[in-house]
Amino acid sequence: MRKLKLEKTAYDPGQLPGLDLPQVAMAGRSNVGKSSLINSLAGRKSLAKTSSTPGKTRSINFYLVQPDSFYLVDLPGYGYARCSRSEREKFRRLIQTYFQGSSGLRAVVLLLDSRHKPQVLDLELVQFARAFNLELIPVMTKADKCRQSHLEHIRRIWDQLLGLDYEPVVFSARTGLGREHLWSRIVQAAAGRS
Ligand SMILES: Nc1nc2c(ncn2[C@@H]2O[C@H](COP(=O)(O)OP(=O)(O)OP(=O)(O)O)[C@@H](O)[C@H]2O)c(=O)[nH]1
Ligand SMILES: [Mg+2]
Repeated sequence: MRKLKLEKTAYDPGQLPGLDLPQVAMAGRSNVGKSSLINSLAGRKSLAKTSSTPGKTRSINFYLVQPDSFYLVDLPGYGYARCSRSEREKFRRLIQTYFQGSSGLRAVVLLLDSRHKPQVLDLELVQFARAFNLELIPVMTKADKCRQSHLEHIRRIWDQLLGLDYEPVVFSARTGLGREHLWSRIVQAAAGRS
């Protein structure tokens, strides 16, 4: 069983740690389920703070995974619309500085809400990650809220947008669906074998 431990937190670019170990980051719109996914992977209810209100995670949080020795990184929501423009810009800069400066960042887990078709912010984030040449692991979250036929429909749309090399993991933090598959994709990416 893998163990996760919160090791470092950065609220602004100056607090970003220089890390020797590889990292895999969770990115996606606010409220898509990034922190819940970390909790699900950890097998713990409230390691990362979650909320039904968007804008919960306001810092970049680094969770050390043992015994593998790499970091899972929880990011603030990307482009959260209801916070002020200056705050949105602040999160964007923080994420951008992290993406730019982290040679150890091996992959970005791109969280997409299974209930919705691709949104402008999702597509922006795909471009953002691609601009930094980052490996993507797409994950369709909250799958427990959708019918199978809907999941397949949304998945086909993402296949077309991302290409078949980036097959999304259908995931639910509530039921544990997709958890083991996602772990193996993350561990492979962290080891540089994706
Ligand atoms: N039904 C269901 N609800 C989920 C799932 N994952 C997350 N949620 C709910 O969605 C809400 C947002 O989850 P968070 O994990 O806080 O989302 P986040 O992406 O970290 O949000 P920010 O930190 O604000 O960017 C919470 O109310 C969660 O309980 C899931 O797989 N199924
Ligand atoms: Mg969060």
